[in-house]
Amino acid sequence: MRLYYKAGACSQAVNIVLQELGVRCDLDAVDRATGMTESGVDFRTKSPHGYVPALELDDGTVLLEGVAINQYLADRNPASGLAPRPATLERAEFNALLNWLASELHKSFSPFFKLKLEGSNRAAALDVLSSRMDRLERRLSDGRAYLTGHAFTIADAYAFVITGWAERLGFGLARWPHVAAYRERVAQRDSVRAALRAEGLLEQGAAGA
Ligand SMILES: N[C@@H](CCC(=O)N[C@@H](CS)C(=O)NCC(=O)O)C(=O)O
Repeated sequence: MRLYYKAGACSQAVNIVLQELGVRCDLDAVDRATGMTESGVDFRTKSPHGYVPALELDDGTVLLEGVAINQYLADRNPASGLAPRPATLERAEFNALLNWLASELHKSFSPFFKLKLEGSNRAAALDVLSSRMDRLERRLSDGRAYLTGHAFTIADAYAFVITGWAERLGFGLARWPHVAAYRERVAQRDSVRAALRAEGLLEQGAAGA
């Protein structure tokens, strides 16, 4: 297997899940400027979108879209408990959470990475981002350790990466203390530390989408 990634980007959630599962996987960093990978592959030949993550299986199949990749990995390893069993009500609710993370939380950060936001445009984008973070804060405020309760899941791998961007972009987490505590908890996991180390980020605290 080979994971195409960018250090600190959402591909890190797949990296964390692979580490949770103990699955051996090569990492191949994609250069943002050239689109070439460190092993010399033109990333567009692997993903027409040009964005990470992409997971190449041993038979050459390339899986795209982070939440789809992570569900594939979790479902192939049901004993891991990284996702509720398919076709259950619990899974339907979990899918809603994954979809919310991908389409609402993740994408509320994207303008800050892609655009030079100023004035009222920046304020409006920050309003959207803050309202999504507020919702995450409310979810965690009942004392649960992880997003769905007491067990770590693929949703936590993803939320950990996304919420790290708040620090990176200079927003900080003071307004979201439960999110801050949650991030500290998740950051202690061996899988997370291994993924950060593999991306060269363990001591730097750097991240980028
Ligand atoms: N819908 C995609 C979005 C992936 C995405 O936004 N990838 C970002 C990093 S988080 C990316 O590669 N952006 C292009 C770049 O950084 O050059 C998914 O969820 O996998």
